[in-house]
Parts: sequence; structure tokens; C-alpha cells
Amino acid sequence: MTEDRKERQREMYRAPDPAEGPLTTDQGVAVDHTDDSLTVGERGPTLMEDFHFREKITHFDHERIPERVVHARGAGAYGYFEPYESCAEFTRAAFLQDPSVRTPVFVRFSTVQGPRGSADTVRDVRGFATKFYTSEGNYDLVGNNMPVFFIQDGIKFPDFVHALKPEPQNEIPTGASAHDTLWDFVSLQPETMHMMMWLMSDRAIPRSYRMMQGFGVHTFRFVDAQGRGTFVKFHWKPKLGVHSLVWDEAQECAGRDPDFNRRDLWEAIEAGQYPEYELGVQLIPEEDEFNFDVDLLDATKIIPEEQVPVRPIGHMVLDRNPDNFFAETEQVAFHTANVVPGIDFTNDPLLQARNFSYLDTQLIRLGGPNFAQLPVNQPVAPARTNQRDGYHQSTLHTGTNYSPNSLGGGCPALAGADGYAFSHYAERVEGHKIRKRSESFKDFYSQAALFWNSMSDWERRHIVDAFRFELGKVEAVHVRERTVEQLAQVDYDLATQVAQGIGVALPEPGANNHKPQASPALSLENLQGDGSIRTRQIAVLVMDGVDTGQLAQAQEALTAQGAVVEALAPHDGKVLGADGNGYAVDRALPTVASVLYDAVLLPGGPTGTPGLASDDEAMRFVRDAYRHGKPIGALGSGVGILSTLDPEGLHIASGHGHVCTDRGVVTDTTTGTASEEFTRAFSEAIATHRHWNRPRARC
Ligand code: HDE
Repeated sequence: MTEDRKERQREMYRAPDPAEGPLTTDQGVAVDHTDDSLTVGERGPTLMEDFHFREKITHFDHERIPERVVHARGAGAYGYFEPYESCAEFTRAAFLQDPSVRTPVFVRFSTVQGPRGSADTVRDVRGFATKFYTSEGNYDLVGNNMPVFFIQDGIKFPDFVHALKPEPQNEIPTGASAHDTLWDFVSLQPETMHMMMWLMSDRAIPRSYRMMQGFGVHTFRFVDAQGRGTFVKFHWKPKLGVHSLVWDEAQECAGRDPDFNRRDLWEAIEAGQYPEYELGVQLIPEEDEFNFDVDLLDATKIIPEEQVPVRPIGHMVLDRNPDNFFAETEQVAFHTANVVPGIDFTNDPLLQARNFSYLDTQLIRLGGPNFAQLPVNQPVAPARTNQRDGYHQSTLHTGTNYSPNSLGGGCPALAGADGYAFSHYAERVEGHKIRKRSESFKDFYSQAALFWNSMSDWERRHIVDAFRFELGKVEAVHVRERTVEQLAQVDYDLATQVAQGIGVALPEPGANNHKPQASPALSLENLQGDGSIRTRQIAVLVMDGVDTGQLAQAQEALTAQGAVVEALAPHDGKVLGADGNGYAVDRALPTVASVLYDAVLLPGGPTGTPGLASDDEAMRFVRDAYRHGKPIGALGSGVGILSTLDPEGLHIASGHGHVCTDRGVVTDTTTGTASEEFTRAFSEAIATHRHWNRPRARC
């Protein structure tokens, strides 16, 4: 039997297809005919008494529940969390005490703006919500893949989301932020500027849920066994590094495979390539609360990692896909107020608002107060409450339902003073009831500038392009202008470049006097991961005449490193190898596209390459891979195809046994074998993910 307590619980609810017995109604009555409704004669009216027909249609009519008002589209997986060592020094949370204790988890990744059926690769924030089924009850860490948020106080959330969502008159655009109402709001609400920098960066188009960070965003509070508090910020770091798509590619992906991120997560888990993330914490002693340039309660700010290092405390592995999307991924209910002893809140006004909103939204979305009984939401810790009745109550409670009682023997009794119960952190607060934003929240631009200063050249180019794209879609010229004025407060050069792209006048230089600070930990350049090529998708373009021996060698070397190699040809089935044997094709070129792969390999063959070079689909594939900065490897006669790619002149291998690497393009004209040198150079190019600047030749 599995050790995983959540898995044992799920097993009790599984309903596989019955191996024996006939189809029945919901009432268990056997059914022998389900294709025709009960009618008077063959062509007569349908009868009201056809209870099978009515039950079937009625259930169908009620199969939908309201989608989440935000984060409607998502994908989830089960897994486990293990701490590296005891964290007793700063929290008494049971699941953070013992490295030998595995806590089951369910994680749901999501986009924010689009509906359930929208595309995955839109420009958007990604949700990263984790439910830990701990021995002391459920703990939910409901985070995002960006460490800050758009607004500082939850009372602005409905305004912000109304502006972000499709415009009310025509529900356009789906899954996109490039429209007037969002930018109108943003340009009038400057606290959004830091988050807008993140949203315009490549963080908003992750290559994979397996390759993005997660952040708790707010400052939370750890509490130790003595009741001592420590401020804490949570960070998830993916083992595979942080990687993103190119905007042009993301847009094409949305059409070619709207399920791109969802499929990637599912397939990696099915293939046993389990996504893994390290949990890290930034710890701030209470006495240091006011020692920062920013207010710890302001969710539009970070504490740079260089200032307070992230301390790794454990890791999470996602190793099981859900059995049923609706039952689990759709019905999972996260709530920031699901905390366990040892983890507590701060007065961050955004967090306080969330602590109200999540329970409230589940009541309408899941249709009543008993959703904690749904399998995915059930804690593995026993739940003993006096809560009763309500829609969908599915427990046969017996005994008393109030406290105190004597008729039920006083059960359930209150937890004793043994420290097992949750006790709220005894923070001392006093003040007048006022509606007023703290002065300490009012610096809106310094950290937007910090983010900009921390970016590499190519990241800055992408940010400028994103602002130009988004604002270029805004019809109201005054909204474009006002946004550029805001950008001038962040960085004048950024504002200038954006203004030029969208055809508005340059504003006055902003009165900004930000310190020229940077945080290298924010740049994707520094988040490349462990340099492995595990799970990277490599397309090999094959045609009749391909050198199967050489291809098999390259393929073996790449798959041995954990990459996924697929052979693509103009048609499905097999191509005829140069040795006369058939070579199996994984997918036909018309069904796929370069945007669905991380790299492309062009093998050679003694019959030359005119086949590939004269195939439009194949050539488009290679050209797209090249312009999206993807690694390209070419062997033998496959090298010839590359001469068409780069007007500046690409350095390619010219002599036998000579491996050449130029801007992520690795070539070797050797025939018959794929040398170790070639596969090493190609693997390095793949590990780099993208070749934005395509460095000059070094062969
Ligand atoms: Fe959420 N958010 N949020 N949010 N949020 C929801 O809860 C809300 C915020 C986040 O996969 C809703 O069950 C308010 C920050 C994720 O099921 C809702 C405010 C962060 C998910 C809600 C915020 C998040 C949600 C919609 C401002 C990052 C998806 C459906 C005060 C730290 C969870 C639901 C899943 C979902 C409210 C701000 C992350 C309406 C009022 C900041 C990952 O309750």
C-alpha cells in the first residue's frame, strides 16, 4: 500500500469503469437501450415518463459550474514536499521539521485573464498555487510566478480585474492585456508600474510550468514554538532553470497548440520526468522590520535577494497527474487563510483582503459550504467540526453538533494547551479607524527602475517590444501618452523607445532620481538552471535517403541526457534510410511546427539534401527555429540547408571532422558518424535555451 496519505484517501474515491454489470440509471436501475428516447410510435412525440432520457439530459444540463473569476484556466498535478532539515529555529509548522517526512501536495498552475478555454501561451501572470496536505491540516501557498502584484490594497482588486478582463461591451480581447481599459487603469494607478515591468518581460510567457519560479508575494510570518515571529517571503525555484518563449512564438503557439503548457506538464509527468522545485525563504527578524527602503507590507515591492539571501529549506516533486480534471483540478479550492500552526499573516492589506475573498468565492463556485469534503480538498488530518448540513453534505454525522455539550460526551473536545492547536500570533496593534494609504507605500517607481536596471540587453529589447505591442493596440491616444509619461518616471530611455514605437511625443524627463541599483538575481541570464537538457524537445527533420546510422548516434547521445527526440517528415509512417531500411516517423510535418520544439537537428545523407531544401514545410520549420533563437544542429549534407538562413553570413563547418558553433548553430560536415564533439556542442547550445545575440563564430 502506498505511503502517501493523500493517495490512500484518493483511492477510496476512485470509480473505475465497472468490469461487470450493465449500464444503470443514477438510481441503479439497469438500462438496455440508451440510443433512442421513448416515443409514441416510431415517429411520434417523446414521452414525459422517459425517466432515463430526463435524467441523462438533466445531468448534462447541469454539468458546468462557474469558472474562477480570475485564474480560470489551469493545470494541476499531485506530488510531495520534503524539508532539507528541521526549520524549528523559526517555525513550528510540523511539515517543516523532519527531512524524513514527505507531505503530499497538489499544485495548480494557471493564467489569470482568460477563460477556461483560452490559450496557454498568452502574455499574463501565471498562478502557482500549492496545497500541502500536512499532518496538522491543509496549508495553501497561493502564489504567482512574479514576486510582486499590481495593487497594494485588496479594495482595488475588483477595479483592477474589471480593467484587465475583456472589455464589457464585446468581451474582447480574450487572454490578452493589450487593450484600452487595462492601460487606462494602469496609467492612472502608478502603483502598478513595477508589476507592469514584470508583465512586459519574458516572465509573462514561460516556456513551461516546469521552468518558472513561484513566489508567495506577500510578507508572511513564521512563528516558532515559543511564539516568536519572523517575517518570511516564499520562493519556488525550478530545478530546470527559468526559461521563456519569444513573443512571436508564443502567439503562434496559441494557435498551433493552445494547450502548450498544460500538455507539457502532463506529458513530462507521464514520461517520469517529474518537475521539481526548491522552496526557499527570505527571513527577516522582527526587529529589522523598518530597516528597508520599502515597507514589508507593500506587495508591490521585493526585498532583493542580494540584500536578504534566499535560504533553501526543502524541495517539491510533482509525480502524478490527476485522475479527473473536473473533480480535481477544477474543484480544488485554495485559500490564503488555510494556514497551519507556525505560519501566520501580516497586515499587508492585499493579503488581508485575500483572506476574505477565497472562501467567499468558493461558496458560489462550488455551490455551498461543504466543498472541503471533495476528495481533492479533503485534509489528510482528521476534520472534526460542528459544521453540519448545507448543499452536498456527504458525511453521515452522528451525535451532537454544538459545543459545549454533555450529551455527546463533550466531543469534539477543544485542543489542549500542548501547543498542537493553531494560535494566532499575538501582535499588538492600535490606531484610529481611517481610510488612508501609508506614506511608506508611496514610492511607485524605484523598484520598477531596479527591475529595468537588472535586465540584460536582450531582456530590455523584449520589454520595449512588449510595451510597443501592447500600447500599439490601445486606441485612445491619451492613454498611450499617459502610460509613456509613467514610463518616463521609471527610465527615460525606456520611455523614449516606447514613445517612438507607438507614435506619441516624448514626455518631459521624469523627476526620477532612483539610485542606479540592480539585482542580478532578477535577470533570466542568471537563472539558467543546472545546464542539463533534460526534457527539451528536439525535432529531427528526416527524409528519404537519411543517414540512419549517424542519426541514431546523435539521437542516442541526446536521449541519454534526458532530451526528447522526435523524427518529423513530410508524411507519417516511415522514410527510407540510405541503408535501405525504413526509419519510423513520429509526426508528419504538416501537423507540427517549430514553435512546439526547443531545437532542431538536420541530419545528412549520402543522397544529399535537395529533398529537405525543396520542402516548404521543412524550410519554414528551420527558418522559424533560427529567428526564434533556437539551437540548430546540422550533420553531413544537412549543413547545406543552413546557407539560406542568415543574410549576415553564418559560419558553418566547411571541412570534414570540423565542428563549428556560431550563434547557437552547430555544424559538422562529417558523414557516417555523429562525433562526440558535435553532440557535446549541440547539447551546450540546447542547454543555453535561446541564442538572443547569436555570438560571433568561434570555430
Ligand atoms: Fe487571487 N484570487 N486574489 N491572487 N489567486 C483567486 O480564488 C484575489 C492575488 C491567485 O489555482 C480567486 O478560487 C483577491 C495575489 C492564484 O485555484 C479569488 C486579490 C496572488 C489563484 C482571488 C488577489 C494571487 C487565485 C479566484 C487581491 C499571488 C488561483 C478563484 C486582494 C500571490 C488558485 C479562486 C487556483 C485565485 C482573489 C490577489 C494568486 C477571487 C481579492 C497577490 C494562484 O478568490
